[in-house]
Amino acid sequence: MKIMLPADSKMHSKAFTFGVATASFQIEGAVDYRLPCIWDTFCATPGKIRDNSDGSQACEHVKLWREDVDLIESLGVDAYRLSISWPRVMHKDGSLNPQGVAFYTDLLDELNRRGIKTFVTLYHWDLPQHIEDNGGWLNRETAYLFADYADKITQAFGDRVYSYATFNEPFCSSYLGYEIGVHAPGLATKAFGRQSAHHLLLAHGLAMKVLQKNSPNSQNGIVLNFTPCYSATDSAADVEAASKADQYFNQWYIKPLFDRCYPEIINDFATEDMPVIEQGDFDIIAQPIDFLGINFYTRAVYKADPATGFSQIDMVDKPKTDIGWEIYPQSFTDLLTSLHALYPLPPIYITENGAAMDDKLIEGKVDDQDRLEYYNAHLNAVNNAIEQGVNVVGYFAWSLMDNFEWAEGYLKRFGIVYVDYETQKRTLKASAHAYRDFINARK
Ligand code: IFM
Repeated sequence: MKIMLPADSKMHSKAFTFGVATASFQIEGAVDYRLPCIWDTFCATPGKIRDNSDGSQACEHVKLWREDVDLIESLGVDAYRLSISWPRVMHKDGSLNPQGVAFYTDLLDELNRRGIKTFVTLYHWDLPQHIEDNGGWLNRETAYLFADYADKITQAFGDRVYSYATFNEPFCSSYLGYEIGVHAPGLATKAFGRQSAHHLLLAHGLAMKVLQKNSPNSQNGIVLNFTPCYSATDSAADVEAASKADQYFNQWYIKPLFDRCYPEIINDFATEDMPVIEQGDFDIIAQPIDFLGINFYTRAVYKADPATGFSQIDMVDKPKTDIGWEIYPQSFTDLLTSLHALYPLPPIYITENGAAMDDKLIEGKVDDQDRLEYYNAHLNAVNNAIEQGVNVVGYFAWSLMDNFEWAEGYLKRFGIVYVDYETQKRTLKASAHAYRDFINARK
């Protein structure tokens, strides 16, 4: 199977950026050369990671990064999206760690030498543990520490970076990490979810000011994930349930960026669950952004629930990926067109999209036609949104290679490149060949 878009698609143009994405904790390994982070602690807590694994080895990218740059170049992509490990580049006292900084400057220099645009995310979930010990994202002070880290690291990187994102998926850090506890740091209190989300957004606003000052020539923005919410039936109660879920899980993170407030659902909160918001916070949060990064994987369907307001229903018998997420590409188009209608969006990069599949390495090959079908359908869904007027300017496959999939450990494979964790051999899957051929065929 090939990736096929309509002949007149704007995505065939060289002006459209195609890339692959990774994140520090998921690929780097080399834990001895950095401070401990919240994911080290979480992995060491029994029962948190399905295969009891951790990030100590991962894809050994710190050791193998030169080969990985060769791999990226071999795919013919325009761009590589990576994240910086805060605990690798900063000492406890808040000064830069030159060894950690050198790892990234060497990597960025090599990518630039090969003409691969560098998309850098400053925070993809690996908060230094000593900051968590002081309250982590529940402590307002962490937002200011993040801005300080952003200031120092962007000065050190100089003009090496094409694009900076402050955060990757603040929803996951706050909701999964502090509200339901399935991600690090594993806290499970409703009020914690909302408070940490507010501090993450505040940190984004503070850091945006730093980025625009230190790196005015970069494309600076934020990456948000969205799981579009649909109602199980047309009943008014279910429609309202889906709207509430959407406000809580999706709009919560984007609305303050443009409208300087949280969605209406905040009025339903009990007093003890209200986040503390200081005067002027929304003005800090709503900094102009040069781009919005959107991560999309699946949708969710909701019905009314008298106890909680909304509850998600399992889409039994619908096609799903190996991680159990429904495959429903139409919702990608719906998402992009609805956000376009709701907000004055800057140019959009799809900063993540992809699928975990039950890959089999047979005689040195992985024939992942299921993943390839997913990519084909979702790239066409993006194209449909562009045809309806949405300004999408780039797309990144998640992920360059199989890696540590958080609470799932190494059990779920999202890569277009297969990683044998024993030997660290990388093998291009059929999806990688198709992505490469599609990108290289552009006029
Ligand atoms: O692997 C993650 C990534 O770190 C953030 N976005 C979703 C991916 C798949 O779960």
